[in-house]
Amino acid sequence: MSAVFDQALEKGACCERLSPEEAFSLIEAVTPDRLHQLGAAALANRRKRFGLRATYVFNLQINPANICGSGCTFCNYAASRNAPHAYVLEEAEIFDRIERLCPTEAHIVGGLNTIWPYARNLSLVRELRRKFPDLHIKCYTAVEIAYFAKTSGLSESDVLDQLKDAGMDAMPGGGAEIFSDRLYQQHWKNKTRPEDWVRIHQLAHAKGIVTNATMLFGFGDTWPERITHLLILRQAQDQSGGFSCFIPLPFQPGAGHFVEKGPTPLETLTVLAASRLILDNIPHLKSYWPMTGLATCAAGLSWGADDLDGTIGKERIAHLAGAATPVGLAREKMIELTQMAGFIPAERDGAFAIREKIS
Ligand code: V47
Ligand code: SF4
Repeated sequence: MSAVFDQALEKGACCERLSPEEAFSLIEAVTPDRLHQLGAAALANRRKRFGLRATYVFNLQINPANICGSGCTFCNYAASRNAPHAYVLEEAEIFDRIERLCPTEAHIVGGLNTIWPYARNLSLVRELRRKFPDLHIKCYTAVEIAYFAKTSGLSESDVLDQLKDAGMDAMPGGGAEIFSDRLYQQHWKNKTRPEDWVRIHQLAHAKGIVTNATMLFGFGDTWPERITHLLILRQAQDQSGGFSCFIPLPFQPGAGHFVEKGPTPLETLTVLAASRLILDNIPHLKSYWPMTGLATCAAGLSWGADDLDGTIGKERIAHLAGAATPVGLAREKMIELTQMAGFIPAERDGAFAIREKIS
């Protein structure tokens, strides 16, 4: 084993910053022995930060419409207007779901379309804030912010100001994909470039809007590209400081996709562990059950993750791409999943503050 890898694990286990060389040495974790050493270092790191606590939020994902013509190759969620799985939600349905379920957080993202243009989304946020003053509204990816700006003639800065003023609390981490120009050209060249995604998040941070970050992996990307993505995020966070959570998204191959199988559970756990060790300045790491599967999600808590996202209600992006997980989980199931993995569940709010400790 290389001395650099050894040193990376030693520093990572103590929550110290890895040098770029140490970060890239994590790629050596390919033999069972090294993998388990990496996992142990990530567990030590998360225990230093959070003990054995694992959080979830009572949330609802709301996707107003899935109509989108961006043509990202990996996406099974988007539909053309007349496709059989195209749908459009009306405001009344959205308000009704929130009224019935009273979630702590609403996570709102849709596709790029003219049925739900910027003005309608802005009114939705304003109306949600009026009707549900305590709801944590996490809404619109950087890709949507760029699209709203382009289609409304406003600047991205104005769009963010208006959304914040209307009631937006935070931005989700979608649309980052993986910071690789090679993959950008192949898979999502009609939407936001990696550097623009980072720029829009930093713009949000400067306005006091906290955001999440994601990384899509297992669709033809390489380990050096993954480590590069993590280092770019770490550098951005050093500058603007507004990322609160990182969520690695294992690719769901769906029907007729270009990669037959998504990442194995062990690969997903390895990505979680490497993320925990490299992202010393992003507080939270999410093991996202709709895409990892329930068993891997729970195991992720031992590989660096401290959060399981939430109950979600009705998840569409992973499920339209063939994910075999349930479409939503009850609070009891979140608690059971956490306890079965040997961790202590706690319900949190949208800003990661603990609402209820569960013994
Ligand atoms: O940007 C699309 C990804 C993202 C597939 O911020 C796919 O709390 C896997 O960002 N296989 C949207 N992934 C979801 C997202 C998210 C999810 C949960 C929590 C948060 C948060 C953010 O889903 C897209 C894209 O990278 N995606 N298709 C697929 N076939
Ligand atoms: Fe549209 Fe987003 Fe799907 Fe790309 S990932 S096709 S932008 S909905």
